Parts: sequence; structure tokens; C-alpha cells
Amino acid sequence: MANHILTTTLDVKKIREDFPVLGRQVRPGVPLIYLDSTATSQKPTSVIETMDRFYRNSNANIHRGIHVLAEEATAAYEEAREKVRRFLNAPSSRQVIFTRNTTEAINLVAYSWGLSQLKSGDIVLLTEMEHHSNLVPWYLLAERLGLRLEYVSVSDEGLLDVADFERKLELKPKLFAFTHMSNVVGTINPAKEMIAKAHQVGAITLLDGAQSVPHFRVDVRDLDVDFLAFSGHKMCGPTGIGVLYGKKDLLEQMPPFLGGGDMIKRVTLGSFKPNELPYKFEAGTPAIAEAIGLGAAIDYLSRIGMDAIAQHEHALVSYALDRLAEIPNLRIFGPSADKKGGVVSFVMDGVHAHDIAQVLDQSGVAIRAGHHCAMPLHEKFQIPATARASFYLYNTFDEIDHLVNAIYRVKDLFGV
Ligand code: 7TS
Repeated sequence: MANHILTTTLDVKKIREDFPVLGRQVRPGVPLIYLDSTATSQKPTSVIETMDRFYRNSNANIHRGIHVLAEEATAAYEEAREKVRRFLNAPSSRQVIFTRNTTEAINLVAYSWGLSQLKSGDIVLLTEMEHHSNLVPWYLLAERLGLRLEYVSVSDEGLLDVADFERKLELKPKLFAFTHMSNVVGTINPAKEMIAKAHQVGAITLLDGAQSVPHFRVDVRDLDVDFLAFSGHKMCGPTGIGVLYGKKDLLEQMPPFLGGGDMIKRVTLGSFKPNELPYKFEAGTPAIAEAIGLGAAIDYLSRIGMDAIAQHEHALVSYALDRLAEIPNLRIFGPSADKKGGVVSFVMDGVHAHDIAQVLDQSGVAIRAGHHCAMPLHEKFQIPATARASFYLYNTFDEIDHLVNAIYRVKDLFGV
């Protein structure tokens, strides 16, 4: 075993007690080892109880009724928005728009900003490491408007090619939309520098924060990013709630995305006047309990501290990379630990990734296998699928040892 100093500032034993599901066995005598937080994180009791309390005590629709419950629900929903604002260091909570998830937030930008601001021949710059959520909306828009899509290439190590990025910027893209952290290889892209360079050529920037906001401090003012999208369910919050942050002048000039109740100021037969921010983009009854649950998740993460969480995950991924490197015939994708977050993807000679995941599941080790909604990146690496283990604040060094032992069992079973 590599000589590793297993240090973390987190009291992980205590943190694990906050997550009821982590105490369960997946089969009699087989405890759960959850290494799939990149897909969705587990939820602490404080989030579950906050949502339960809302439904038991204050459930009502927001912004409409004049009664105690409606006022409490509205206040709690808006308080959650303020928590998001503080978490991101956004200038105003009016710039925090609740969506269903990252995917919807990116689609909102594509259909509202994109449809109104882009025209035939305009260039949208993406990267080869994007999740399908930050590819397909642009494909759809490109088809409709005649846009030209360009991609920053990814090196064999799983890093964005800086020279290629600079070459592509010379094409003067109107938008540069890219992921802060890869959900496959874990690469953390130097977002601040890339945003500054994109701004120099006049591009608007959209950062996919699905894998960054849950795992380390993301400050929209420091990054100077124009749009940021992320999901509540990957950061200890519930499913069904996500966020789009945007710069105020951009959001103000954008037309509504969806039409309906709450997003209007006035409706006559045949016309409407859109509501002000952020309501202009929140048509219909929103995910009220989920927004409040996200607020509780932010409280939880903030209490522990994003820097401590990032440090813990860094220690875990360093350890995991060292331990996995000991295993013969295992090919690990992505850069060294100093350039990535808590995600490790690998393939094993002679065994399909799905078979790895299935055998690991027998040992209670929950990982994911497939293309992880990043097919172009897998094509680049010329593989159909990878097995992926991912870590969060509640994972332990012991769990990584279990992962490694379970991989050895796969090797025994398949005779490789
Ligand atoms: N962007 C990135 C970088 C992601 O990792 C994901 C989800 C999304 C966007 C979409 O998020 P959603 O909440 O809108 O679905 N990633 C994964 C994954 O890696 N496995 O399952 C979901």
C-alpha cells in the first residue's frame, strides 16, 4: 500500500450519523458503501426533517394567499433563496432563479438568452468533457438558429487543452459554456482564468456547477461568471430543485422561458407584462418544499464548511488513486489528485464496466457504470463505458479499502 497520511479535519463518524441511509444494510450482513454521490448525494436528517416539518405545519402555495400558512410558506421559500445567494456570494437574491435542476437551468439560458441573442453563424464554444446537459440544449439551438458549435479539446490526461482553448477564442464565440468539474474524470477546470479570457473576446460565460457547487466554495463574484447552473440533489438537498444564477443586466434583458402563473405582472386578453426578477423565470407553482430543503442543505454544508469538505474529498481521492494504482490491469482516467475532485473512473482489461459494478454491488459497494451522460468524452478515450466511484463528505478511507478489496474479487471472479 502507498504510504499515505490519512488525515481529514472532518469528524466523519459524526457526519455519517446525520445520514440515516448510511446506516442501512443492502442485504443481510452487507452494509451500504455509497460511492455514487456524483449521480446524487445522500440526505442528512436536517434536510429530511425540514421538509417534513414544512408539510406538517406550513404547507401552502406561495406569493398568492393572504393567510398565515401562505405567509409562512412564502417567507421560508424566499429565505431559501437568500441562503443560496449567501452561499454563492451573489450580489442579490433576485439573481437566484429556482429551476428543477442543472439541466433545466442550462435550457433556460439556451431558450431565453440564446434564442433572443444568438443568430445564424454565431459560435458557441463548449468542451469535449461536457455532460449531455451542456451539449444537447446547444445542439437543439444550433439546429434552430444555424449556430456553429466548437469544442475545447481534452488531453489524454483528462485536462482541457489551454492552447486549443485560446485558438478557439480567436473565433470570437458569443458564448463559452463549460463544466467547472468533470463528472467522469473529476478534472477541476481553472474557471476564473477561463472566464476572464472568454470575457476578453466578448463571450458570455455559462458555468455548469453541478459538480463544483456541492464540493467546494464557488463565489460567483470572484469568478465573474455570467451564468451558473447547479442541482440541489447533488449537495445534500432534495431532487426537483436547482438554481440558475445570472448577472442582473443579462437576466433583465432576457425574455421569459416558460409562461404561466407567477411570472407575470399583468395579463390582459392577448398580452402580458412579465414579472420582475426572479419571478419572471419561475412560472407556475414551484418546488416549494424542495427549495426549503435546499436551504437546509446549504445550512448543513455551511456548518461543516466547504473548505473542510473539499480538503476531505481531496484526501479521499488521493488515497483512492494510490490504492487503485496498485491493482494490475486497471486503467484509471483523469488527472492527478491535485487537479481533480472526488471522482475516479476506471476500466479493467477483460471485464465490462457494468460487470464490475454488478460484482461490487454484491459487496454493498454502490458505484456507477456507463457513459455517465458524457458519451463524447468516452469516445475521445475510445471506450464505451467506465466504472466510476465518487466521494463526498460522508465517505471514509475504510470504504476505499472496501472498494479496492471488492475490485480484487472482480479480478478473481473473471480470472483477469
Ligand atoms: N452537469 C454535470 C457536470 C453533471 O454531473 C450532471 C449530472 C448534470 C449536469 C445534470 O444534472 P441534473 O441534476 O440536471 O441531472 N450528473 C450525473 C452523473 O454523473 N450521474 O448521474 C447524473
